[in-house]
Amino acid sequence: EKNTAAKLEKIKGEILAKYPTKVARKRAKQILVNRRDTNGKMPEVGANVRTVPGIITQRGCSYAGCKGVVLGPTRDIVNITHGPVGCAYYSWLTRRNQTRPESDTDENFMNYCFTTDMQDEHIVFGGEKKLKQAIQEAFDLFHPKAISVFSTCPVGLIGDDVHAVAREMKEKLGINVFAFSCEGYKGVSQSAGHHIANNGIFTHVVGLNDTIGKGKFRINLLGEYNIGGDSFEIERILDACGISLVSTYSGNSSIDHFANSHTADLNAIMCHRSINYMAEMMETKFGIPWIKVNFIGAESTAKSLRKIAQYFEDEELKAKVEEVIAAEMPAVMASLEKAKPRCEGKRAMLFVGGSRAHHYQDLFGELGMETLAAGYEFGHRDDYEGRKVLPSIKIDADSRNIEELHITPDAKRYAPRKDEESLKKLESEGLAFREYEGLMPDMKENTLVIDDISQFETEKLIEIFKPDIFCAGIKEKYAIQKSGIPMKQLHSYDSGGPYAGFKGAINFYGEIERMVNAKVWSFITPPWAAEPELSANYAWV
Ligand code: CFN
Ligand code: HCA
Repeated sequence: EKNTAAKLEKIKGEILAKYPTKVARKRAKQILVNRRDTNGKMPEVGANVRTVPGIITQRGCSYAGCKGVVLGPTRDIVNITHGPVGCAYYSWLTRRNQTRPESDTDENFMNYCFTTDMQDEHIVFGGEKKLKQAIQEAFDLFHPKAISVFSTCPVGLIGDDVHAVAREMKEKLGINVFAFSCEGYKGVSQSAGHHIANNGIFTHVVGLNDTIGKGKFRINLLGEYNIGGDSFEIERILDACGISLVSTYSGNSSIDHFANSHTADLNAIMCHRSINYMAEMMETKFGIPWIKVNFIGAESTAKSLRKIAQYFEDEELKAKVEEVIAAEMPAVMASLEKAKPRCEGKRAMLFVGGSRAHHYQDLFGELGMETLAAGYEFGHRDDYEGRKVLPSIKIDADSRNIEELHITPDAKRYAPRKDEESLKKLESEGLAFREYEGLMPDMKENTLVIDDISQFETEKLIEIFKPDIFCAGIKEKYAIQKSGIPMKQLHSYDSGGPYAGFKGAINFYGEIERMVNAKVWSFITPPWAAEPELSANYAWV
């Protein structure tokens, strides 16, 4: 049965009816039927807003976004959590990002968990002394190139000056030491932590080194975190194309690569949500333009490679990229031929972070599967609705405008144009914007888009639609499985991956084909069906 707008609006009404009036009014802006109005306008989504206390959200905190997400996958920085041991412990290797040192002498600290383990005493008398000791101890034991400090909630509350401690220890030890004020309570989700991380690395690391990396086509890959080995597959493909990776942000990354990343010709952004700030700062300071790419899905991978080749305007590179795509596609198609007939027409729901709920729709699309409902935990309006950005303009060699544009003298060939006037002018000249897609315009009409979905809403969607697969994170996983629905984690990939690139697509097709055809879930009787007193406790039954 097809979902009509009227049917979906009715379901939305049913969900909202369970909430108190004020909460319902707020959630109404975050639960949308994806449909343009008669003027072709998309609905406006209420995103990046505070979760109503009492609602079970799946969001994380600012510290998670800074320490766990952006800095977590860097192998040779000693990351010290300044705070209670729990914050350190629960952000220790839970994200399944992998690492591959480049040589035997390369350090890898990712397997360790460093923390000041704050106690009552430090809350009362201050934790700066303990932090200094911890930095010293880490230095004495490991002699790292850099140490960074991440503040958890109590640090902000008691007012420890982590930046002053970092400066003092940097001076004393002669290595790079820098701190992040990423207290968990800042902002409304982990998204605030991404921003803090971007600012910190840009300020303390980018541009400090320009000695490594050669190659004709030099790019940074931003917003790719090597979950389940995704970066390894992307690195393999870029390498085959003759595209040199200066730095990733931050899957399988190292501090030297960050320090060198301003020498790249182009920033290719995968997860725009977590790292767009870095791209924009690099564009402004170093004149490095950025484009959006997506290596999730075989077709998307091919498209992204072509986009990169297009940027360099080099015939040889374009030919090489086509050669690589042609060499990779037969295996992809063979695997798709097997999986697609068993997946076609099945229905998925995707509720993940700030970019995957969008990117993974491409992979499901390749399998002929439809995404019935999707949303981010903490995406912003531009992630949902898409955004037009002005393209960088070429600066001619003897341009006198460089200073005016706030570009440093080592700026390469481009400068960003952001002001309204140039925007209008370019538009009137019919020059293309650097436009990027959003989750909503890319989804079919008459689907549901839900921001910061709650546990109650998740269970309700499952009850009403009985999707063939539900994709989310660990917090949702077991309730979904108990409801008899196959559940795939798109954060950690459970124990699977890589899913990026060509080989990743093949892995994903096989995994989803297996999952949506497994009968095992339909044999489950949820505990609340057998024990009515349990079901009485569930508001939705
Ligand atoms: S790896 Fe990324 S892709 S960085 Fe971000 S928005 Fe999280 S940790 Mo979980 S899986 Fe997720 Fe995205 Fe970007 Fe990961 S969809 S929620 S903060 N995310
Ligand atoms: C985070 C990390 C997380 C959590 C995943 C999950 C990740 O939000 O702090 O809920 O399963 O990808 O590891 O998003």
